[in-house]
Amino acid sequence: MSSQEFPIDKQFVVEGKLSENERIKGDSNLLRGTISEDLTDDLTGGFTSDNFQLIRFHGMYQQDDRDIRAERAKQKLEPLQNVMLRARLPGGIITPDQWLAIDKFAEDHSLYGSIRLTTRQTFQFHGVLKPQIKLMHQTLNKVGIDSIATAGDVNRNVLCTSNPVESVVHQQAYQWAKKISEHLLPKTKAYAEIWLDGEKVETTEEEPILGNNYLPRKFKTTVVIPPHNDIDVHANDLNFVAIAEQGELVGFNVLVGGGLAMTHGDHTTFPRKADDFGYISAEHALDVAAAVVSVQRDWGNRVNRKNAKTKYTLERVGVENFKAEVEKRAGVSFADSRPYEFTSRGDRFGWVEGVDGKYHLTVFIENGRILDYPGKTLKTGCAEIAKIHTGDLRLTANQNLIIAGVEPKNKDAIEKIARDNGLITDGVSNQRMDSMACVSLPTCPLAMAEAERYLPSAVTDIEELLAKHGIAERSIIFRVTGCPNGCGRAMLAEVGLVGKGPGKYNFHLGGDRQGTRIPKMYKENISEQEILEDLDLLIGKWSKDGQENEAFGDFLIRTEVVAPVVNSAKDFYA
Ligand code: SRM
Ligand code: SF4
Repeated sequence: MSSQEFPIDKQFVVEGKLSENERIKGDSNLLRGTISEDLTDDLTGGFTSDNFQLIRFHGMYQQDDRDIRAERAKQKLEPLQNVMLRARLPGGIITPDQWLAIDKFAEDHSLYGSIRLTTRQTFQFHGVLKPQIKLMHQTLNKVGIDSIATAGDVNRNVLCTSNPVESVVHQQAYQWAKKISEHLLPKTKAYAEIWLDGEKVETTEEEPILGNNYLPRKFKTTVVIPPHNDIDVHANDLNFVAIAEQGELVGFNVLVGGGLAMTHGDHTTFPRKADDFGYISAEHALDVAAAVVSVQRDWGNRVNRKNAKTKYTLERVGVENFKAEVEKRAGVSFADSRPYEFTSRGDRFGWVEGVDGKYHLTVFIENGRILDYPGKTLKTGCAEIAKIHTGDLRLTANQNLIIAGVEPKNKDAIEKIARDNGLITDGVSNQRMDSMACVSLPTCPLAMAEAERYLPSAVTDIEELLAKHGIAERSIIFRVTGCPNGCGRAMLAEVGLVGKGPGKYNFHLGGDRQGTRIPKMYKENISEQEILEDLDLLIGKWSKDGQENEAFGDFLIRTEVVAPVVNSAKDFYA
């Protein structure tokens, strides 16, 4: 689906000086840059010039620990440069052997020793120093994992609802997630050459779908199985909503143009829900995926990266024009959408039995950070389970873990290991299970306020408020994100905090529990204490005046505490 095949309609292209990232991609020799040379430069722990950006396309970010930055500067040392790696794991499925390999690498070769489950169903290593980077890729490669295109201006890790119970539809949806991921991967051999010592190839490669300058911005895709919206479709550029008939997946409704990020003070940026383009039968999924990507490739804004994502392209060119071009390029017409409904988002903790008679155990991992804590040896527990488990492990988009496909004969042994290592959720409140935060400090260079490290105590405070008002068993979808990029998906929460500065957040209210409504800003730049005081008042009212089973976000909309965000381009800031 190259641009020669489909001449670019100039009226939909933003004219002007291209962003610096466009030059970097264009000059990169299909993502090679001079990364290999940098790897042998031991004068710095980091990557220089363009390579700083290019390693992202290989799934890594250069970082340093912000907690120790000032101390090192005092000692006239450069920041402790290291990389964070994000793996490619479509649908979040990993085998026990793969788990053991990543567990060992994190233990032996990363500064923090943790495995961090992300909001997009994969894992990250934080704190890998330059001399260990090749070893890291080669270790992963040996067990069949790579990190190609998990960052950068490409299609990222493809998500798929973590539904272990209805195994037939899940297997089919998962196979589509894998196929879409592979179909949209960069074709360049740069990853193999640089990290796996692959054979050097002549650079006659072409990127038929992504284009040799890749996409204008990051691009995110999901396959979701209603009624569960665990992967949060509205955070994504492209979503395939699985439609099943008699227990078989037959096609998809296609939703395009979701995204949650914004920039403080810049009202041309806003979170946006995806639009429903209509229904296609399953055999057209790859063509439609490639067509949506290629329209965004050709029409997306390459001048201003702040307005470059698909959501802004749709706003600028119009949904109908975008959709018509996708139909033309894919050679299909969207039919009317098939009916479906989202009713839930959270993970279902504890044991469930699948239709195939196997068992599945979902364990709660606060913040997705797998590490051994005093009295809660999560990392040891997961590794011990992986040693005897014969099914697979599934990473959820809520940063939790499912031990899936447990043979009945192994159930008791796995239960015992999980219990002995603090992986069983008895005693964890509904509120804690419905809360989530992004990584933020100390590793994220863009963090403005704490998120992961603030979440546990913030949840305790909310638990106390719920108990004070006599509704301890209820919960609020509560999400904290350390800056407006929104990695913790606070812009789809009932209560969303967006970092503004140390200890200060923008306070958003009024999302719903299904992830279909964006919460509106209630107060700007307020302290943790002020947020709790407001929540005390609002939870008090909810406990008294809320209708039967009325969710907190719905209550706030009904009682006009905040107005609903209907069309975010128009009313998010109104
Ligand atoms: Fe994110 C950048 C972490 C999900 C929107 N995100 C970052 C970086 C890499 C910071 C950077 O650019 O240097 C963060 C690294 C922190 C660290 O130390 O690990 C980071 N994002 C994460 C993760 C790990 C959060 C988590 O706690 O799990 C998630 C990894 C996902 C993955 O496995 O691929 C993560 N990021 C998200 C999501 C949620 C989602 O996709 O469901 C979003 C909002 C949805 C969206 O894209 O609209 C998100 N991250 C961003 C953005 C804003 C993009 C934009 O449209 O402007 C950035 C900054 C950027 O791209 O310039 C960003
Ligand atoms: Fe970092 Fe901001 Fe993303 Fe949090 S939301 S991980 S602070 S970029």
